[in-house]
Amino acid sequence: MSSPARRAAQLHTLLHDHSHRYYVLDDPSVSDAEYDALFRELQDLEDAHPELQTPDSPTQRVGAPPLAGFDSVEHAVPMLSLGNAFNREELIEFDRRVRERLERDEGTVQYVAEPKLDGLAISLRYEDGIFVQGATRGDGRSGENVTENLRTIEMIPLRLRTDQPPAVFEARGEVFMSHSAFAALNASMLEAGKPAFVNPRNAAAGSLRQLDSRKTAERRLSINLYGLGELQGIDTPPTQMAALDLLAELGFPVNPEIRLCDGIEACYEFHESIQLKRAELGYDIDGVVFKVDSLAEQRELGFVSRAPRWAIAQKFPAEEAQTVIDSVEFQVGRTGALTPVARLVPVFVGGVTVSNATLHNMDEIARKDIMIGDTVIVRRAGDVIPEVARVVLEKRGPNSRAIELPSQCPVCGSPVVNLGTEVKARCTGGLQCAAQRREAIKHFASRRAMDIDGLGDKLVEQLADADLIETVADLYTLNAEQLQSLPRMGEKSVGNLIKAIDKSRHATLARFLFALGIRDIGETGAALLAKQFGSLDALMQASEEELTRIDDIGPIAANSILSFFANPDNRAVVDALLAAGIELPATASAEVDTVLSGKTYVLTGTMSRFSRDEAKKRLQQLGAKVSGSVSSKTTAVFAGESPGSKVSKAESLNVPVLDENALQALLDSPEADPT
Ligand code: 9MJ
Repeated sequence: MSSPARRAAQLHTLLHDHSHRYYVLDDPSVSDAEYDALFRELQDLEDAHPELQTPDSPTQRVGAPPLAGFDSVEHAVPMLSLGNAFNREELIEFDRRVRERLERDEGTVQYVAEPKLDGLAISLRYEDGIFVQGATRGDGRSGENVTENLRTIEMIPLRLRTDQPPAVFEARGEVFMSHSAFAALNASMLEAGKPAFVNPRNAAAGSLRQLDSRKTAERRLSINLYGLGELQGIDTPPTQMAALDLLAELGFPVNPEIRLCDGIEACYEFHESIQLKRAELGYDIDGVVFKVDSLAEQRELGFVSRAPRWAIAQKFPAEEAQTVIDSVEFQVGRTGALTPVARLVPVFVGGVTVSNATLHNMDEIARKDIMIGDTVIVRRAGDVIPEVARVVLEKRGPNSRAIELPSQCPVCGSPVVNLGTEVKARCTGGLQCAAQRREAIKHFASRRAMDIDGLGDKLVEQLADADLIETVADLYTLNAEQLQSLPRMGEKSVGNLIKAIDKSRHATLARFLFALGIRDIGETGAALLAKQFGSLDALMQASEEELTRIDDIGPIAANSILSFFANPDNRAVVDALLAAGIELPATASAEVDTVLSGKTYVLTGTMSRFSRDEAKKRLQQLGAKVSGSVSSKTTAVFAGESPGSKVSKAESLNVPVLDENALQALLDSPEADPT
């Protein structure tokens, strides 16, 4: 190695070590001046020899030129969300469910208790030890590529602290802003005549989503890591505690408050004690996350939807404040449901000013005996919409008056019905109601539905206010001129939006069905319907009996589907969408339940995306047999991590052994059967 290259390598190591000691261990061994001198030496060396300036150089934290937008990044292993427990009973219930599945006695499950940082979940990817990509959680399956911004965070190692880096290492954690960084940032915002951030979480989110990473570099963001994603060339640790140790060993900051707890009682005690310490931590936490320590047990427990059965977040009790209800309005949702909302004399609760609070429904109003003019306690828990918790009856005056459910929709005037079977009253206007139409469009464009980038709730409101769209079908006839007439829509954003709308013409049938907003049909239901019926036509012709034959589609959902397509307004919108060029690639043949009939698979090892039970169930739903042992009749073996002897048996019988990706591919498109 030439001497400048050798010196640069030495300086990399020295500077990485010093910043690890300073930012991660909080234990610096050199003065700031000494650090600066080494840093400048490296900068000069890189100026003279630009080829020495590698992406993992300590000089690369200053930010890169602005981006036009963030790319989307698919997570190799999905990023999870967490279920919540709001009190001791719900925590005990969580433990009971865990023990029941693991067949364990009370007090015998070990949990890791982690303070729940109130920030943004991110994933950091290292290839051969070098930080190559960082992404936000997004919807869990894909997020935004914020690599350049994350690179500016000094607490993130640009290379792993090991001589033998694994081929792939993904660390997951939370980016947040400390109270001191938040105060400094807001002081400088105000000085510059700009609005201050409402809370550290918003400030962290705003900083991480800067297109100009040089701005991110000016914000003092922090990060703690608490999980692993894709790993290659390194064994998965046996426990969550071991995973945290591994993260720390590789140079990542891990929260120092984390503890191992024997049984759920100890967890509850941890929750109580950290709550007392909360104000002194120097950063916001909104609860505690409890995770089953053993990763083998985690895999056994598996997932429901996107949330793991092996973890729960116990939120801190909500914060409360007293104010007065000025008036009550009824908001009309996408399916016509009327939600009473109290307009309040503004009050500061849990770090933000609240002027609206939900009253949920008429039953809740009656149960809590709420009247207009009442003095009430408003409660706000985390990101949840504030609610009116109770009335301060002693303060009720003669002017308080009852809240009445309108008999006509406040938006479209259609009759309001209150079916005995439902808690919420509904506007019967359907797509005749402007509010329902607007909500339907917002839902249609949203990320999990047609995913029209750039078409957020605000823009939908603007488009509707300007009479440019009435129904979702109108989105596909919008032109550049119309869009440019809207405030803050430049040529570039208009171009991007038109492209995004155009792209959505090729959405999958599952997304399209979800996007239609059929009552009682969520994402999972839509995916099942798409798989089962294969085409929109087939679904529209399905009978109640054919619908209810699908697992998870009960008579209520079946009825919602039938009445959705029986409604002429809905039919007109669907026809207009198809006429506008929406193409729905057939998901699978209508005979999906037999596409894999005659095939026999064996599952072995641990999969990261599904439990063995889930994989088995889904293969069986497609008509395949799933066997516990390999024979010459086996079609293929799907092997996850640490597979057993089944792999060698398969190899000796010349039965193909495939990995989890192949299994995913098969489940996604069984008709293209790669086995
Ligand atoms: C936070 N927010 O501090 C998780 N989290 O684990 C911790 N979040 C999490 N763990 C699985 N400590 C999904 C989310």
